[in-house]
Amino acid sequence: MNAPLTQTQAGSDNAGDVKLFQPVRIGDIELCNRVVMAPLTRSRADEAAGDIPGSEMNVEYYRQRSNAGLIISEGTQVSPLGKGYLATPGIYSEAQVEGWKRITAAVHQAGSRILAQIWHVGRISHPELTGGAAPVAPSAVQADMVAYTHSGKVQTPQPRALDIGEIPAIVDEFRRAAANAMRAGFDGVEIHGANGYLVDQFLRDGANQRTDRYGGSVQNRCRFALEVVDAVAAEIGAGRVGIRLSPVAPVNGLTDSDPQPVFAYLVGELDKRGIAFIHFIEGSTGGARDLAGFDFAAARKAFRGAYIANNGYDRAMAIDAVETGRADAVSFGRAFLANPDLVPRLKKNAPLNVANPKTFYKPGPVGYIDYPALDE
Ligand code: 8OZ
Repeated sequence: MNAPLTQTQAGSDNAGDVKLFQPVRIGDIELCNRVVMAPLTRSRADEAAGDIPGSEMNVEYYRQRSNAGLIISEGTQVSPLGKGYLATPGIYSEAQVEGWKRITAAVHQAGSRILAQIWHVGRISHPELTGGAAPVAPSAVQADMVAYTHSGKVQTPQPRALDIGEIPAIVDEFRRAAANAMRAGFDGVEIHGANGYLVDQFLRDGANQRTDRYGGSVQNRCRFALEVVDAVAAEIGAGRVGIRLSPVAPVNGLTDSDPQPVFAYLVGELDKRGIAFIHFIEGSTGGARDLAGFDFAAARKAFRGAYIANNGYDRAMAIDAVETGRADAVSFGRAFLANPDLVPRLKKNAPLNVANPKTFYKPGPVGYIDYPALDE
């Protein structure tokens, strides 16, 4: 065991002693450090060609950030109906798989690891984004949200409630996405179970008002998530599967009367399945670290896989979380967006570039591949 870090050690150049910068094994995946690049939607896939990733610019963006121990890709839809934003990449067509191959090869060449975040947005969409189809959800409950389409900002419509007979096909889309991810050279997948998208919609009583075996009780509301996990794990091995959860994030119009029993049960079931990790958004996604409503420390104890912590971490917090064993790794979103060389910067305790929100989703290289690295 390392002695606890003093403030001076944590701030010194001697990064060699700092556990955050030391290797770790997460499931079947060996990471060279514990700094993770969080999934970040950047809306720069080739939409006209069929939501295809892997342009030179996309490859360069991921290559620049390959100092991360692990990169989790931007959300990548498992089907056309799973899409909710402009120019997000998919992982269901052959052309998409070919595009992803260029990205995974560049990341591996640079010595990092990369997982595909597999994603279905459910009701957080609009027919203009899904080829005309009505968005689907556990229940016909509209989210008070806007979608961004080629016509501008539009209200997300009332979704169509999935018929129970349609659910296995959606589970199978996640399975196929995982199989495609492995063919595309990814090291595994992260199931997007957070932030008010389809998996999360099933978990919450605000969006899930079903009276069949997918709604009502805690067990029933977790059924869809666990069916997806089981299908994906059976396809690629549990040691290459993780899930992202946001137990207390009030995002994308979700409400939930009591997340604690739902997520406590879910974490226990995930533990039984031996998946590689849970990636927890602690608090409100991209906002306050208000942890009320869920016992994250108890979840850490209840799950034997890796705990990847996210949301509002700075260097000192990340070092402390890993050093104290509260987390196995820490993910950074905005900081990685704006600092292609985040790991060397953290090692040196160098100042960080600040992210410019105006270019988060704006097509083109500006605010994408032009954030400066140190010594440039
Ligand atoms: C910001 C913009 C678009 C999508 C999430 C996938 O909230 C997202 C997302 C975030 O998880």
